[in-house]
Amino acid sequence: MLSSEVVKLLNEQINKEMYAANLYLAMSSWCYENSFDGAGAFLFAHASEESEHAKRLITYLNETDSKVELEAVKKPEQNFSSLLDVFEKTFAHEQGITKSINNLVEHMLAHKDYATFNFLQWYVSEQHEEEALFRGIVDKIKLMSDNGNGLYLADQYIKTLMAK
Ligand code: OFO
Repeated sequence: MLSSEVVKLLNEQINKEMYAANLYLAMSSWCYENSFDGAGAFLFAHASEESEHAKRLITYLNETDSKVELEAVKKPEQNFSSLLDVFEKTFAHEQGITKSINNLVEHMLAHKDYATFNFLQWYVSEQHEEEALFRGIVDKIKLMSDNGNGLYLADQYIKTLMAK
């Protein structure tokens, strides 16, 4: 049985994952509006991954007979200044999520909740991958933006990352 503190912390993480899903949907729409269809498709697909991250937590709470308490999700930012701005913000967001996951892991260890500690290892690996993914996109946009067709090429490149 999970402690009430762990249930509260995991519910808070669900809210963060749902916020990430909405943020990436908002970013996807901004990309489509600004003719970055590759990035739009990539972020639209990535929003679904974030929903899956939330569902995985919900399933864990259900499996442990714990209360799932869904809260209102705060409104995501909708306006961005450039494709680079979008992806710098995705990267910063993922860094924040990594901190949040690390805090959860530390809590589980400190309180000897080894089952939840083990469950969270999937998120530790996922955050490692996601930070690398978004950092790579930021780097590519910066690299490609230096020539006239660069943003178009960057958009096409981002689309190729969808299956990863
Ligand atoms: Fe992007 O990993 Fe969940 O939040």
